[in-house]
Amino acid sequence: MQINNERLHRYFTEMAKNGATELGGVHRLALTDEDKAGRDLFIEWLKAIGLSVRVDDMGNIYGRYSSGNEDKPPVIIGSHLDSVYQGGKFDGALGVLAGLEVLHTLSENKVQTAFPVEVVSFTNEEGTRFQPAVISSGVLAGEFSLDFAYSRPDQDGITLGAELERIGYKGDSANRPSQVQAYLEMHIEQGPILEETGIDIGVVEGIQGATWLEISLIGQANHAGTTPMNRRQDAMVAASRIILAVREIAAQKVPNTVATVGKLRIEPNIVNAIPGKVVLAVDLRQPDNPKLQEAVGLVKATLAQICEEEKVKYEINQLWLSSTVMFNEKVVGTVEQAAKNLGFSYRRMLSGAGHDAMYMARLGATGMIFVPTIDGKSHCQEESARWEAVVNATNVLLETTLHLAQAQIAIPA
Ligand code: HGY
Ligand code: MN
Ligand code: MN
Repeated sequence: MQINNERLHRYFTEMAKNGATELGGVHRLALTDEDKAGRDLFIEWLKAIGLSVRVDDMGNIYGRYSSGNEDKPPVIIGSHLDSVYQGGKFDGALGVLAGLEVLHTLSENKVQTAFPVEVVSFTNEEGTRFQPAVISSGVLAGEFSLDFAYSRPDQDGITLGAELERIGYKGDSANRPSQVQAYLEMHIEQGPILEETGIDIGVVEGIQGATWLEISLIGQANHAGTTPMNRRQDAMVAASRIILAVREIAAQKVPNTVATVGKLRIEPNIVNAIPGKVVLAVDLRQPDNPKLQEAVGLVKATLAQICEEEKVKYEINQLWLSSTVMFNEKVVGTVEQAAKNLGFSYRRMLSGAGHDAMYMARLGATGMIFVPTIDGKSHCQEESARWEAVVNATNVLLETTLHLAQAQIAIPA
């Protein structure tokens, strides 16, 4: 049994029209009208296949395929439809649509499975509009309360809860999955490893730890022309020194750490005034939890020293912290066996990026399948993958699902 390549491509190209950008990416921030359009289209497709559809209180959308086994917990295939700012069309959407295609294939072949199979699209995985990331699977896993999630403001102060209401996707908590037989997520690798090593399939063993720190630097706004250099409390100079120090901590001091300062807000942000306030966000990631803490400690110590020297005050707000998550060996092994059965080259690896799988692993045995990414690029409009690689991975997803849902058809052991 194989997935329908052309149909998957149609799903993919149609979905990419929602929030399409000039350079072939998508700009589909969580709960915006573009996201609503993508959600509506996804539900239209689920219904067209005859799947039952439900929406939970975080706006997560579920399509369910069952062949007379309603009382059993589902095998869930998931990912997300929201994108980052001016992002790529593969990140997230590919995993949702690959899941849709697997359920479409099961349905048209009337496959009998011992466990129901569901596809889910999670709300606000990216954490671009509303921080933190992976907030909806985080609510399901008990990492965040519903009230906390609903209260999260975007940069205009509009809350996640209000936007769920506005687009008509504030569903019911009764629609959350009560039990999970297994969770699978197919995703582009978003890095260079598979392409550089010429490997077809990434068998993901886990996801590295990550933390987001929001640092506010409070100096003194003043006149650019009249304030002597030795009497400045320049928040921008302090920020610049911190940005370089963060890079040095990751690149030199704590091996295997990656760190990024990708977001900066400056006040008053005009040519002829010394910046009185700068807010920056640090994204730190590291597979070893104690080393992640070590890196955070170094950032905090360096921050204190720089602010003393620049006569600037500071505040730190930890927006997100997730420890490294290792997946269930049975599911990882099933993904590996499926890749082997289908004759693909594969390798086990850790995910550098975060995914809803990091919280779904608390609800059920979890695994991920990676697709090689062209030039390793992601979170940019140039993000892309070879379509043959997508089809390969989707067939691995189908075969893995058949095993985990205990389909009553002949599948290679
Ligand atoms: O930030 C991440 O790793 C994910 O893309 N949200
Ligand atoms: Mn993603
Ligand atoms: Mn992403």
